[in-house]
Formats: sequence, structure tokens, C-alpha cells
Amino acid sequence: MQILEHKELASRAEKILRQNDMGGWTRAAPNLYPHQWSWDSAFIAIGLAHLDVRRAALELRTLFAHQWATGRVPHIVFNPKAPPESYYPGAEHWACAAASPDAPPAPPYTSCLGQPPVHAIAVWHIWEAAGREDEESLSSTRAFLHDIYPRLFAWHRYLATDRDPEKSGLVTIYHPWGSGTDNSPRWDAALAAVEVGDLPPYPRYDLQHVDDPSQRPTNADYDRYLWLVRLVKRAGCDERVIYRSHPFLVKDVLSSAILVAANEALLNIAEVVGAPDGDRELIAAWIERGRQGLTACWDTDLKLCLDYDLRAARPLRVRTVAGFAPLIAGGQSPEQLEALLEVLDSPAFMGHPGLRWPVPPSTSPEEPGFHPRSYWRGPTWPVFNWLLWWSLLRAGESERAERLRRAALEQLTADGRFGEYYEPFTGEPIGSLAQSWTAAVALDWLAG
Ligand code: 9WN
Repeated sequence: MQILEHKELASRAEKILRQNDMGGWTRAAPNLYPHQWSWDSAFIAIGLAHLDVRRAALELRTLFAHQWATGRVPHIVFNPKAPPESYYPGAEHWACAAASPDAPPAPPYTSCLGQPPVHAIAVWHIWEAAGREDEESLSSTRAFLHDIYPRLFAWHRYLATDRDPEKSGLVTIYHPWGSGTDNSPRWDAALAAVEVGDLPPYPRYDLQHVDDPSQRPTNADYDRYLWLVRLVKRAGCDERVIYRSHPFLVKDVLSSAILVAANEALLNIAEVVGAPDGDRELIAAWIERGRQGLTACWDTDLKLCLDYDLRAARPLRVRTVAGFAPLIAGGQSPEQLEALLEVLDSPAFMGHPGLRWPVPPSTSPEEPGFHPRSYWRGPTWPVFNWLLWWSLLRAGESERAERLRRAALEQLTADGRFGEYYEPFTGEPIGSLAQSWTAAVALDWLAG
């Protein structure tokens, strides 16, 4: 019975990726997100690797074709054919090509933020998938690795330099969208300090695509998001200016941890392509520095990692899934691993008695900022479950990883609609349906 259900789930997941395929890139969701998003594409490539390694490689080739001269991989590449009223703020609002000489030629236009750097991890998954196929797949994927390696290296170097001038090992974000966990209460205190100036009225097209507005960020959040975009553009999208003037400047532990794991993947890729020793030494140093940075953010009472508000010079003390950053980075001490697993199993996360499935809510239900239906304030995200599962496997916690995989798949099998996120107590899929990265991670789980 279970096997049949899983077969059905896999074929539905495949269908969703095909329906959202725009020919060379995949829209993040059919209605709510009609463009190419950066970290979505990386997860999508991990799923596509099980269907067609060349198409998986193409997903990332397309994204990296719009890389900035600085190395930045934009968080959105806008589909020039999507009608302007399909997503706000769209290409014409960002118009980053006009704001910075470092932007790639447009159209297509891109945003001027980034997102967590999952890409090298995805490239390594594609390489491993090709290794299970024939010689032809392997050689076309080897060529892909040669082409993408310098681009990945430039992306990671940008994150380690322009986005970490302090050399702390931690990535700075200057917009919640850059974290990928937009309205998480992680950002509440830092955002509260942002004073919004004059903003013209703007549309909330996103609300047309969800059943109820509480599933999306509030208007007050959006005012701040749009105000911060305006300030980033006013600063010419230049990190040196942003560092001097911007009101929202935070060290993001989740992006930093993903960067450590991605640098490990990059080291593997460097080996395959025979990259110079100097590159490998730099990558190894970034890994080391990243782990040290995360150690400095460890909160011994909460037994979680905390983001750091550079403007207010204080940690952001909120329990969210980002706190498991050291597990995602890997290489933690046995004591730290034990402490993290204890918190993960506690009622603050997966041990909460009301959960429909034992998968982590994005924000701890014990936090005052928790909301079970609001986006990153509480719902469970299949894509984060994947990240946690993969991290547990890397930490040698295979039984625990398997329990998580089963629970995450049960959640998806119950409705088969590939929700963007799920209400943690009822298990209802909310946000967008037919979300590409949800289908992609399901495919990877089902292939395992
Ligand atoms: C803004 C596409 C993206 C994800 C983000 C998620 C959401 C966008 C939005 O959707 O963000 O970038 O409009 O809400 O928070 O993680 O990449 O799926």
C-alpha cells in the first residue's frame, strides 16, 4: 500500500516539475511565483537530477547566466513574458540593471538581493546522480562541473568578502528576502527599528493566490520590505554603501551554515575539475571560518545558534529552525550535536504534543511570535525538512534521519498537493500549491 502511494506521489511530483518547467528554468510555483528563484532552483535541480541530469544542470546554468559581476547570484530572475500584475515587486520595480553597473545585461531583469547558497550542494547531487548513469551522462556532467565551478567559486567568494567584511565567517543580509525565511520572527526586532518613509500605494498580488491573507506577510511587513528595496537601490546595490547607511544589517546563521555545507561540496567539485591549490586552500579556510562564526553565535541557554543584529549589536533571541545551523554546517562536536538533538526532540520543536507529524515547525510553538498559518512564523516547510534530513544523514544520525524522511513523506502523501508549507497541527497544505521545490525534495526522498 505504502509503495503504491509512494509511486503515485513520485509521478505527481514529476508532473508538477514538468508543468512548472518554462524551458531551461522552472517557476517556483504556477501562480504565486511565476519567476526563477535562486535557492528554489537549487532544490529543484536536486529533484530533477533523478529525472534528467542534463535538465538539472540546465536549471543552474540558466540561473548562473544572470550572475552579477560581483559574484552575486540574484534571488529572482524575472520572466520577461510574465504579465506585470503576476508578481509584485516585479522586474520594473526592481530595475536593478539601472541601479548598478555590476548587474548583468537585461532583460531578463534580476533582483539585487541573494538567497541562501544551496547551489554547490545541488551541483554535487547532480554529479552523484550522473555517476549512477552511463558514461555519456557522466561526461556531460563533468563538462557542466567545469563550466559552473568558476561561477560557484565567484559566488562563494562574494559571500565571504563583500557580504562578510568583518571576516567573521557569517553572511550579512540587508533584507529579510535575502534570508529566504522572509517573515520569520528572527527578523522582528531588527525590522522594528526600520523607519519607513514615503511609499506610494502598491498592490499585494500575492494575496490573490492564497485562501486567507494570514498565510502571507502583513502589510506592515511589506511596507518595510519595499522600503528596504528602495534603500538598497539608492545605495547602488553596493555592499560598501549599504554597510554605511542601511538600517537593517544582520548576520544570518542559516545562510552561513548553508554556505559551510556548500563550501564542502565546492571542495569536492574543485577536486573533480582539478582547480588550483590556491582555490582549495581558500575554500577550506572559508569552511573553518564559517564554523568558528557559528560557534560565536551559540546560545548556551537555548542551545541554539542565534542571528546577530549588527545595527543594534545584539543577538536576535528567537527559537526558529535557523537555530539548528551548526547541524547544517556539520563538523560540530559530539556535545553540541547532542544538545541540538535534545532541543529538536523537545516540545519546543518536533516533540510538541500537538503536531500532526513529527516534523519541525519553522518557529517554535513556544515563542510569542509563533503563528501556525503564517508563512515562516510556524508552518512546517518540506524544503526545510529536506535540509534537516540531509544534515542528520551527514551527522551520522541515519535512524533519526529516516524517521524524519518517513514523517515528511507521510505529510506529503496525505494530500498529494505539494504545499509550499503546512499547518503544523492540522497538516493542511497552505501558501501555494504545486510548489516546485516541494515536488523536488519529494522526488529525492522517494529515490533514496
Ligand atoms: C520573496 C519562492 C520564494 C522562496 C522564499 C519564500 C518566498 C518570496 C515571496 O517564496 O519568498 O522572495 O514573495 O514571498 O519565502 O524562501 O524562495 O518560493
